Amino acid sequence: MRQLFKYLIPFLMLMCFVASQTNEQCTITCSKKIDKEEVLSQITTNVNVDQIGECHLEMDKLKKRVDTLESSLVPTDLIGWTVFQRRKDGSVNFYRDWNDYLAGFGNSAGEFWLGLKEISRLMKLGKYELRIDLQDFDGNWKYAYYKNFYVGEEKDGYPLTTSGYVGNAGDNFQMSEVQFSTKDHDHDQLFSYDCAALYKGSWWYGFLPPSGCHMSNLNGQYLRGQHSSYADGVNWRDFRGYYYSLKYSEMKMRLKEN
Ligand SMILES: [Ca+2]
Repeated sequence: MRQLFKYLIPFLMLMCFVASQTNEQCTITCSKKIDKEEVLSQITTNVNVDQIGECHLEMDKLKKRVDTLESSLVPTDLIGWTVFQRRKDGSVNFYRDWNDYLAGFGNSAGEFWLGLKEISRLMKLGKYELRIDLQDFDGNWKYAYYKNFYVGEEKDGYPLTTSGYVGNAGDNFQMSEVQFSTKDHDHDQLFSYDCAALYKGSWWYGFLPPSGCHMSNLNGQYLRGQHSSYADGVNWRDFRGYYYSLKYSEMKMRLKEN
């Protein structure tokens, strides 16, 4: 929440600056669903442009901060989202076997994996959307949203299907019926080797031509930023690449209204 207010003020000031071109006063509006009460309280506040006095702030600088605001709105406190994966400090070992990934592990207040059994069970309640939030060690946030998110049943290897990407992290999680693999259950689509063992993670490893296994590896090793080994960290290809292990990762799902 502190992060929110750090960027909320310049964002609101930008809104005022735009409005001040035609009006002496502006009414702050914010469509972001961050925290219902706080957003509403801002909406009812009229701000006199003269009192702001800082609307001459360099627009480029302001826009950058607004971009940061946009991408830092991690809706973990929004109603209806079920977080099923989180990395934040490396305190939990994620290089585990099939049974652990079925049952889940860790602490839901910190690092954890909800478990494939539970994810698959939730799928029976309706259709889901997915949001992934990522942060590097420089404080940059990115997100990837998928309009459609589906994980099948155990007998089929918990196949993942996603579609409808929107975001600024890069579309590195779009898959079609790709099974889940762990170091002791090789369900990937490469016959010559075991992706889970090679990249030290447990993930929906597919076939990425010519010989790769993944474009993201969020259950990989927590290597804290740059690493010399290839693609075995908490990687997201289009954010920081295969040689950079991210600081924060959170995956969450929500029932769609239709
Ligand atoms: Ca294989």
